[in-house]
Amino acid sequence: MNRIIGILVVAFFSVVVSAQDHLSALLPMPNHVEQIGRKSFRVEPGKTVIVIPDGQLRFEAEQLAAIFYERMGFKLAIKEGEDRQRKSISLSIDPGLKGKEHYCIEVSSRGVSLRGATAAAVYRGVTTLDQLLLGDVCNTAEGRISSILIDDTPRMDYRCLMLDPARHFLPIEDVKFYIDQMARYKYNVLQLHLTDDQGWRIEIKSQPGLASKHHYSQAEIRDLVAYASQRHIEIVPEIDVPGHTVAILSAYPELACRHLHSSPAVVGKTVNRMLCAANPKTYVVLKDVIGEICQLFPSSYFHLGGDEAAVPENWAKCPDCRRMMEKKGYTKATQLMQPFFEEVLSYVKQGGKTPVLWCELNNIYPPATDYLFPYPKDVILVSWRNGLTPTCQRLTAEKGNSLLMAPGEHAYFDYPQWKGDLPEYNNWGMPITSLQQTYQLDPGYGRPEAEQRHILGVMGTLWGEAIQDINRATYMTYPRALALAEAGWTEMPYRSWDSFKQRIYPNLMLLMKSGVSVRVPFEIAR
Ligand code: TNX
Repeated sequence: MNRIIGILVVAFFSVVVSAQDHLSALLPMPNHVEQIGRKSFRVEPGKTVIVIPDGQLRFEAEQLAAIFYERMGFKLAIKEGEDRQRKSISLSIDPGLKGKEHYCIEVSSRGVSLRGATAAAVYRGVTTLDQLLLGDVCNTAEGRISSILIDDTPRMDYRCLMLDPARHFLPIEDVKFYIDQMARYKYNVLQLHLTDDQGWRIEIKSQPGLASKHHYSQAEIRDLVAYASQRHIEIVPEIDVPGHTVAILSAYPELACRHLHSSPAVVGKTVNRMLCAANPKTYVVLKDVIGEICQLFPSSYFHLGGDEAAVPENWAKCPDCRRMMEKKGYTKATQLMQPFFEEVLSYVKQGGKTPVLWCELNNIYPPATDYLFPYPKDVILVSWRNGLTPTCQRLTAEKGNSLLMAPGEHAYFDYPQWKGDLPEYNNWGMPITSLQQTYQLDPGYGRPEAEQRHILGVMGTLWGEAIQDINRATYMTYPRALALAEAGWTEMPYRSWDSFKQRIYPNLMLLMKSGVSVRVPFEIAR
């Protein structure tokens, strides 16, 4: 049934491509949309109220009231208690709905009801209601909402964007601004890449030497986490080890491999330095860092990096690491990844979190046949390198790891969106990730159902080497993040590039009106 209606909706879009109605701005496309009657609900200033059962949904109700004010110019009152008036807009929790973000919207001439399995689900429904008003220009101007039934739940549970304030610092207010936009498109995770060669961006009280000049204090992090959580977005911290560690090595030069002690790592100058696997102090510092970060972020996930470790220049030449290899009977220095991560992952697990790592294979270009080292089963891996996602998907399915999809071909938002586009520097001949290519991501990579059950979701990565400020960050993110949002939320039969190409315009207009720098996707209009 769902499928038939979805197909009807898609067919509808391909016929009425440029009409402005209540379906024109839905993005991501809901998984079940049904037309129920032709009448509409009239919002009456002073009479229509937003009703919530108790204080639990107050934030969601306030967001909705702000939306009505912005779209219709009406200030609606919020009332707690029973929905006696009936001609109201009611928000409620319905434990009968299955799935954490499952919500139902019913608009009829008698009123609007939005039920959600949880507060998060109600919040997602509020963003859909916003888009119903946004698309339906004429009715909205007259204070009317067209009848509709939407019964919607996401395809993927994990829909993430990643920011990289390590490369270029982004003040907290800018990160909040980024969160505001993500929330419109039903993203539910923000990953913060907090440490790299160019900076260490989080205060660690037990290791005060670590933080760079520009960093987030723990109080700021708590405030940010609370801000995101009101919008039902969780923040996953990333501390990148054992490579990408020049910032930590500039604070603690003794953590470098011994043969490099005579040429200390300098932030902004040195790259490709690693933490020494054989130095016990490496583990003391990381235990402190991970312990504090586990306390700060309520998320159940913790990303520990694990990418692009320059093993041949570091561990392979270090006398201490070589001794460790011999003791363990290893023949290759990369095998040291196993004891390194065994130790460091245990700190994450002690903190009650599930670890996440960038997936590295035994080859950085195809063909690659195996993991770089045997990742423990309870580590979630992220597929990212161009060309390697099918291998990552097969290996994770075989070996029992869960998988997040951030393939360079579809989800790398630091890559240019078109020929000659930004980034103008630190562009090492990056491939293009066009809007259409992002849209074409099927998070299951077209594999049979049984081979995609371990895929948790999608992540758009905005690496920050060339991202100097928030305007550049949003320019690289939008419109591609609209495409990724639909890839993560909407089931394949309900997706359509032709329909998406139309639905982005009211959304791009809204983003621009909110002061978001977006890229004009000229290539799809010409
Ligand atoms: C590779 S993607 C990296 C990042 C860079 C990015 C540039 C990944 C796990 N590591 O450190 O910023 O390429 O595209």
